[in-house]
Amino acid sequence: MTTATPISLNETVLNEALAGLTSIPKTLSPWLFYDQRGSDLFEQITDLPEYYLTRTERALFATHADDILREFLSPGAPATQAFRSPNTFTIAELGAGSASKTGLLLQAATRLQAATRLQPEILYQPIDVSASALEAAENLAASIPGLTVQSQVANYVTEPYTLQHSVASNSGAPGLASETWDSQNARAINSPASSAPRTRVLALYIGSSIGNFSPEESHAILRRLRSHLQPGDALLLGADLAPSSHKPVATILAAYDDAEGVTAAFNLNVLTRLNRELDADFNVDRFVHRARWNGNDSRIEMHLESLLPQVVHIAGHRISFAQFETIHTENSYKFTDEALSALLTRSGFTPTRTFHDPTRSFALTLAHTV
Ligand code: AVI
Repeated sequence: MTTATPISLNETVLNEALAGLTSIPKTLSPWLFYDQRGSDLFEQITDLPEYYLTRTERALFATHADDILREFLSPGAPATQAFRSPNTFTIAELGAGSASKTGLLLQAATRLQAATRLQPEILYQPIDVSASALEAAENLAASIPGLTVQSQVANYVTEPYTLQHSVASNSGAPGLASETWDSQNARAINSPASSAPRTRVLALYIGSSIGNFSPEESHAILRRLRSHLQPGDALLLGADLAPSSHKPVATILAAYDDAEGVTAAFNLNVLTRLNRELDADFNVDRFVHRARWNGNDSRIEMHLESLLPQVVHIAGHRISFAQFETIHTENSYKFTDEALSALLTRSGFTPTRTFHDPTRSFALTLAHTV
C-alpha cells in the first residue's frame, strides 16, 4: 500500500527553480521573491520615493473612500445624496497582505454603518497566502470599532476560497440577520433571523497585483472571482497605468530601479533564497538587477543578468549562464483605462466608475456584476 506524501515547500521551490532555469529564456516565478526577507524588502519598496504606486493608491482611498462606497451601493447617485442603501454589505479582499490601504475604506464603511445603523458591524474577509500577513489584517478589528475580520489563508490563484454573502444575527439584537431594509421609508425593520438578507459583496483586488500576471492569468483570476459574486456585488480593481503624456516611461522605470538599490536587493534575494533552501551555489555578486520597459507588452520586466559566463549547481543539476544572459524574474503590466475596461468586461463585470489621481498614474476601477 502506498501513502500520499505531501509536497514540501522546498520541493515546490525546487520544481519551480529547475523548470524555470532549464527553460529558454531562463525564468523564475515572482512568488519566489516572498520569503521573510523578500517580504520585508517589498514593504521597504512601498515606502521608496520612486515607488509611487502604493502612496498614490493610498491617496485615492483617503480621498475617495466615501465615493467608492456610495458608487458601489448606489451606482450613479450624486455625491450630494445621503447614503440610502437597500442592502447590507461586506468587504472581501484577494491578496490582502497587511491591508494597510484597505483600512481607510473599512473606516469609511464602519462610519457609514454607524450613521445608517443598517447593520451591527462590517465584515471584512481578507484572503492571502501568507498567514503572518493576515495577522496584521486581523489586527484592524482592534483599531476600527464596528469591524469584524474573518480571514482565509489561501492562494487565490491555485486554491479554492469562499466569500461569505450573509452575516449571522447578533442573537436577537438589531443586526444583519435580524433586520431588513425598508427602502420606501429608508429604515431598518425587524424580521426573523431566518430571513437574513443576502449581504452584497465589495471585492477588492488592489495594489496592482493584477499587473504581475499574464493577460490569460489575469482573465482567469477575475473570472474565478466573478463566479463567487452575485448581481449587485462589485469589484474594486487597483491597477498601475501605462505611460502617457502625464506619466513618462522614466517614472515607471525608476519605480523598479530605485537609487537606494532596494528593488535590486529584492530581485537578487531570490538567488539567496535558492542557495539557502536548495543548497544552490549562486554567487550573488556575479548577477545584477535589470529593470526594462517592454513597450510592446506594456510591462516592466525585471531580470537578473549574469555578469560573466558561469555555472551554477542546484540539487545535482548544472545550470550554465552566458555573459549578459538573464533570468526573467517578474512582469509588472501597466494598463490603459481602455485595456482595464476590456479585461473587466471580458471577465463578466461592467465597469461603473474609475477613480484617478491627478497625474493619472494609477486607477481604482469599480465594476459591478449585472
Ligand atoms: C506586488 N507587485 C504589485 C509589485 C509590482 O509593482 O509589480 C512587485 C514589485 N516588484 C518590484 N517592485 C515591486
